[in-house]
Amino acid sequence: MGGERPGAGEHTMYAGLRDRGYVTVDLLDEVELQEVRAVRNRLGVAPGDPRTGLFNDTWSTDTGYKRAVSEAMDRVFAPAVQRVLPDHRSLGFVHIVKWPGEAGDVVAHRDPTFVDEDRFRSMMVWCALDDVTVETGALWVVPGSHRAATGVRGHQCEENLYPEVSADRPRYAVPLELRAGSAVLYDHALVHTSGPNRSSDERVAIAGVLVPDSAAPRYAVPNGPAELSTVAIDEQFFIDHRLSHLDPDAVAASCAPLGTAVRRARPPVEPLAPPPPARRG
Ligand SMILES: O=C(O)CCC(=O)C(=O)O
Repeated sequence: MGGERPGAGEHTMYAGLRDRGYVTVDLLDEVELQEVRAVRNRLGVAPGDPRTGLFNDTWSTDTGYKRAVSEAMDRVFAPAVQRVLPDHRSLGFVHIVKWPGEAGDVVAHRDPTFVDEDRFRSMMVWCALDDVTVETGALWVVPGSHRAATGVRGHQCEENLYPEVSADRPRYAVPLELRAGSAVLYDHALVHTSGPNRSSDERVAIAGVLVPDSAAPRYAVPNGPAELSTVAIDEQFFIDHRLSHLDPDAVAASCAPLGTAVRRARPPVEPLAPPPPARRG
């Protein structure tokens, strides 16, 4: 991670990202939190959201809605992210809503690659708009799991999934309960998951892909069982394309090709080390 010489707090943050693959940060002050909540109140539920399970604005049927969210968040959310991570830019911000009920369970996975991970790291910022607990669908992460990932990860590829982790979260992962306005920054190669929202209210987070200023963002679409096609992307990508129904032909028509990559078998994930025995006396 390049950029300015970091202060002491930034050292801790970058060390956490490098070693564990995630950090939690106090992101929004009270005024910013109210402004971000007001955007959702003004724009409402995303068109195409079935109001069950998990819904990410990039899956919306309405490009106007996606653009309005992203433009509003560029004003009220991006400055806070810039404060914490000054040498990165976002590829747009979205709501991720987990509706009450069991359908919101998210299988453990690594996200696709958004940069050349041999040279750069990209990360997700995921900010809670209300207090988030395990009961309401907090994120769980497998500390250090980003270090095992190699190569390019494609869009919705089976090798990104770790169903055994989400089947037994406490064995592999740690929950990240957050206060409203706090956020987790996590490396896109980190294995993460979230459980159902067992409250009666929707759980709303704001999330965005962050890439180093010096990196050229990219995305990889499967081209058969063994190969990925990699293309250049920018902020427009998540607005123009509906990520839940990605059309490879539309991607090929609108994004410059960068080449191909092999689909690699998923590296294993180990259970958490047992806690050291309590000392007597
Ligand atoms: O918001 C959540 O509960 C899960 C989000 C997630 O896993 C993702 O965006 O990759």
